[in-house]
Amino acid sequence: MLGGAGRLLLENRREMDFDAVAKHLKLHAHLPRTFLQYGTAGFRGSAEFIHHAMFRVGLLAVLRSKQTKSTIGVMVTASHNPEKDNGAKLIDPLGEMLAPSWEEHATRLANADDDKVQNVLSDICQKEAVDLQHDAFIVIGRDTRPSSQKLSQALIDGVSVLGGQYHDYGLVTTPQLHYMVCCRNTHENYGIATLEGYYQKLSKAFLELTKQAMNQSDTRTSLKVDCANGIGALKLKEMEHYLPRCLIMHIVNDGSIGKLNHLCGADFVKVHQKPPVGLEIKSNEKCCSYDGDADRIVYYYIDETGCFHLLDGDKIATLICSFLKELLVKTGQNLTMAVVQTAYANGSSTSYLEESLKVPVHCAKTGVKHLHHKAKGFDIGVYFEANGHGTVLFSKAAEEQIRRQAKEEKDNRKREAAKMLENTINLINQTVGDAISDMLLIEAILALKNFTIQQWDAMYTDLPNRQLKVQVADRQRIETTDEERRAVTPPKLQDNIDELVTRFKLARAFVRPSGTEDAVRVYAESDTQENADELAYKVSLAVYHLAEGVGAEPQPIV
Ligand code: NG1
Ligand code: ZN
Repeated sequence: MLGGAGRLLLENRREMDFDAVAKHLKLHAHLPRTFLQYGTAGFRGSAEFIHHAMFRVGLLAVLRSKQTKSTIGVMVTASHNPEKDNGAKLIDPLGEMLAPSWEEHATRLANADDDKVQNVLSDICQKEAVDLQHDAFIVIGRDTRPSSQKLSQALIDGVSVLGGQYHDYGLVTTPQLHYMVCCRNTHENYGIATLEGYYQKLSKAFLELTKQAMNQSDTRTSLKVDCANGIGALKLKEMEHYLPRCLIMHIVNDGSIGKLNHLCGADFVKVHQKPPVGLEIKSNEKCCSYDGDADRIVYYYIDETGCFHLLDGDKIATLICSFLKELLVKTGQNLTMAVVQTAYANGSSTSYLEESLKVPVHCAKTGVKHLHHKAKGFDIGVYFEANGHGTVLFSKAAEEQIRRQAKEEKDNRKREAAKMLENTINLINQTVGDAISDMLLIEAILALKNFTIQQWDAMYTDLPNRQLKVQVADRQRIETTDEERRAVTPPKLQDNIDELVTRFKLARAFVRPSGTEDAVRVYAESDTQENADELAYKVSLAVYHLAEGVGAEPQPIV
């Protein structure tokens, strides 16, 4: 008599058409050029060399869908990376990032030789108790890269060869696809699983939330939006018709002439601390930039003296937090709220949140999946990476409590505040950071508080900081602890950093191996830009000497 696992194995052998898989593998042959790692952002690489991986992601998505008995999403994008790159991200049932054990399966499957793929598939089925007799449904989306259509075709081939059903949403932003997955797996409780459903849900929440502020006929707010020449432009243009006229948006870098992510977009603006090309910026004008797949956003302006001011993920988290806190006080609800940041959060933002807003702050490792996971531990968890990727999570219980109060509360003031919280929940894409949804929430808060971008910026002053990269022989030799804030290896490195930090005022520094680039990242902040630069330089020298730096020695920043 066969046990449960043995029987499943036998049935799975019958279900999986190995011949068909083998035939299609030949069409999507593995070019054994580089090792592909399913990392923080899924698979990323030069579009020419990831064709085979796309086909295999299709296979894997079917297994994941059968195992979870849910719809799974696959987004074809390489986010803020150059146009020639591409990649894929799998989306789990509630719109969240793929579970860590499946990240390992994805890596094994993508790198397996063609003749080993069947073994890897069988192995995954066995380890994860996948019953191949279950149906599979995959939703697919892609960004505007020239390679995306062909790669999504390879993906569809992978889905089909294992008998999976699919719906191809075509061109969508990454967060829109996360939204679709969540809608489909919650019987559309979360929203209607169409683009129209997404636009209607967000715009209705925005209108309701801002009713009070936007009704005054003189309230107009204007915003320049740099869409990185990516998918965000297409989708924001579609959404514009649903939004009130008093929100005046000037969409630039819409892809009609410029190249994706080239000298523009959220990553460019954050890293270079300057406005993107293609955006004419007058003093005190409110501007924002999306990244290539519209899951990140940063705001900025230039003051009268020509000085550039960036309002990054930390400033966004602080603004949202202060707004939520005020509303919570008005409702009288006793809900726990916390902010989750990474080590890259500016020290001033952490102090402001803890000391002025009295909101607890937690630190997570870099990568939104870590922040998302931690934020789930609170009634309301606000999380943002400094680079502008983030959202707010409401626990099921908190959401129900707020919705109930919005309906049943007798006290007018409290009920109105609860209604505003309810609309805030509806406006937020809780599945993942969403540039469009975050932008609308920020615009709503600014309108309600009657805040200019300068007033928002003045909530606290960022400590000057500097990020650098160092090339080393093997970046994995740098091991870290305490949410990446301290280096454990190589020996002496942390002692060195600690000693350097004591030489500067208000200083902090840390190093960590990048998860997306072959480099060690160095971060330093201090009381002046010169000091932050000098500390970053000295720390990068320590990394270079203690962790087998390659290439030229780091040079002082001038
Ligand atoms: P790495 O390369 O691991 O630092 C970068 C960003 C992350 C995250 C990922 C995914 C910084 C310092 N790091 O990770 O925040 O966005 O890319 O895209 O911005
Ligand atoms: Zn992105």
